[in-house]
Amino acid sequence: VGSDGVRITMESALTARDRVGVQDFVLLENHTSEAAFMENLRKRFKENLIYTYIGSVLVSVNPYKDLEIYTKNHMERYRGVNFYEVSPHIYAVSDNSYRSMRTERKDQCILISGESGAGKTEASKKILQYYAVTCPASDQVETVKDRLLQSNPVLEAFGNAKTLRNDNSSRFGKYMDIQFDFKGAPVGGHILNYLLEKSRVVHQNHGERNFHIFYQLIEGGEEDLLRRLGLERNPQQYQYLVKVGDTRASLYGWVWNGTLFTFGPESVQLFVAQGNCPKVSSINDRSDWKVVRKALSVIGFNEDEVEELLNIIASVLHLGNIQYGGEDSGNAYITTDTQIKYLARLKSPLNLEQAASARDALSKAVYGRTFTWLVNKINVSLAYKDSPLWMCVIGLLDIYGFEVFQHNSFEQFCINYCNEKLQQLFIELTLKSEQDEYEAEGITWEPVQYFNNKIICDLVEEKFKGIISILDEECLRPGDASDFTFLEKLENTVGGHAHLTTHKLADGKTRKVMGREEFRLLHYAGEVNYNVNGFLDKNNDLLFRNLKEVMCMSNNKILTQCFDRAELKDSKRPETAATQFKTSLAKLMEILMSKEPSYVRCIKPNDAKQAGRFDEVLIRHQVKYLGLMENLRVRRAGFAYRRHYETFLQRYKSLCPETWPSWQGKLADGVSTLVKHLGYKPEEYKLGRSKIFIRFPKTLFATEDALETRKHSLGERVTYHVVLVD
Ligand code: AD9
Ligand code: MG
Repeated sequence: VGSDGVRITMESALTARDRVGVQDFVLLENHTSEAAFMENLRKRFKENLIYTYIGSVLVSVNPYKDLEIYTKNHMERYRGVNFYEVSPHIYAVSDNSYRSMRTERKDQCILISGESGAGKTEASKKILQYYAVTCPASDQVETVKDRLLQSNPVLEAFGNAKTLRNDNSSRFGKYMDIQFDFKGAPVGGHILNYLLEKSRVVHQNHGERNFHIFYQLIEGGEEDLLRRLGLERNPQQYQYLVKVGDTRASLYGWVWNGTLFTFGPESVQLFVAQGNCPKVSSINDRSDWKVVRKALSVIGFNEDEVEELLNIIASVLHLGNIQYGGEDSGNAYITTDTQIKYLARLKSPLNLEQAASARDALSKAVYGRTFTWLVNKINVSLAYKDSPLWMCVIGLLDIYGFEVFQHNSFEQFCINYCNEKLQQLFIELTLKSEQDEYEAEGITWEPVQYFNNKIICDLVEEKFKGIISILDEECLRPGDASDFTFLEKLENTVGGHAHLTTHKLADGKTRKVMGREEFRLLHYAGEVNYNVNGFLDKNNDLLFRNLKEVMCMSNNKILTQCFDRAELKDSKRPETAATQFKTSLAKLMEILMSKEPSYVRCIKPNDAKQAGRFDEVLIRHQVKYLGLMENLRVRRAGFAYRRHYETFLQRYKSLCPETWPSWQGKLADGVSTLVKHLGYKPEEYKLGRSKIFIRFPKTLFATEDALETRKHSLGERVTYHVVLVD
């Protein structure tokens, strides 16, 4: 009997398998063949079956279309049902984590990874929706559920943007704890946010956009609101959104034929379009605006707070429109007549370039801090009010995916480093620890080779000789430190590393294909050339003291919370952006390691964001770097379940007269007696030093069924399992 209750014959099951492939790669006959893996993925994708397992890891291929597989009926189908009894789904993973949390009383986390546009954010939303719909409810719980759900559109409005890779690309990392009480009802939540790409506020690559909120406000904001904010309903009016303006590139120069041409900002005014992309076909800013406004009130913002928040957003746009002219003395003055009077206080003698970057630094700081304020505000609204008697959490990790553009900067460096860390965690917890355990338990085992990306993580984060350390050193060094001395130092310190290249070759010649201001990292997911322009500034992330003072004087209540006077008194140099990020990622890894992980590995089917297109080359590349083949090999050769002898015996001892009601001898002997009585075949299990290892899920299911039958006297509930192959 199939999972949907339909009776199927062996013949029809096999025909179905030909058409739709197998739902768990472990069941593939030729499990070491990448071609067979790809074929199975392709077959299923063509049939709109986007989910497939590798054991308990869920592989998901972005369909780029609405498949109608996320209805309430679907949720019901997965609720409380064993992983292998139903077809693979994100709801099965959600339910499995939930049940493990409840039965084992252990914190869980669901780690979603994959490159930009692969479907991580969508997956995390589906999981949250699943809990909101299927978990027990009460009046208070309903409010929390609403708030948990509504935090998404708000954070996406302020933290997501259209990039060339994804129309709704997360530009910040997010880890969300959903807290459950002893009845299994969601009672609270907490969000940790990671490094927002705030440079986007002042500059976007061609074809990309600023954060959604700017367009939503301009497109959707009511007439009188826009009037109060002094905004026009036309994104073209704002330098930070679409208008032609000077870009970073013009300030530093460019590479042509391997040679770096640099220009002083005063001598050349190179005008290049900013993002220039106000309208996106997949996005409706006007209706999104309504969603965000409603979400803000569900979360608990009152009208005044909303207005103050939007005032900040509008101020950033006004700030961006400030233009400078040059005096004979070389100092800049403001040429635009702007509403933002406080900017007139910017009296330091700065040249054009400095003035523009001071303006941009202020915009970035204001936006970045407002975003953090927003997350805190949401956290207050999600906080569990009672002191918990017992509480467990399920953590959801949704970060920005690995990304490569033609021009990659400090932001891509941080994003890709973050992805390295997550991949490292996956390796540690699935490939390495699994094999380590077999070894520790004395299980005979043919080791599976895999690429361990720890070497790249070390290259980035090691003390003293890691890239971040070298960058920090240049940031702190007085004198002639620049992006280029940083690059030089990289060459001298880690130039010979297997995963880093610069244009210099060992024999002193130069590598033509690379720019002189680039370094290349060979990431687990592929090669990326990083342009060092702006690395020092972005890492320093400094803001003129007098601008901070002005912000502290603001009568906008949000801004005064974002800019604290105490900060002005603190003479200590703040930690650099990269070091802060590194520290916060290390903490995140600790949090994740303390929980029971489940994995969702997202795959992007094509670069055109199109439905129905299965790009073999692109997908094979992802299958490779995600380590899915190795994952499968470890899983296939390995054992689906393992239990400590004591736990196993405790649970199933009633099924054998010799172990019931208690076993007096050695635990291992008790387990051995029990499984022999149950009819386990030798190839189905192995006995380690402290645990029993069971190869196939069906073996354990059968034992569970036997237990069920015994518990509920004959015939009350009998479940049949069909595993198509094996
Ligand atoms: V990034 O690293 O934040 O740039 P994500 O988060 O991996 O990236 P996202 O979830 O935003 O990608 O998915 C990109 C787009 O693919 C979405 O906006 C949807 O249009 C589309 N998508 C993703 N998953 C699904 C799905 N399960 N069903 C339908 C989907 N469409
Ligand atoms: Mg995302």
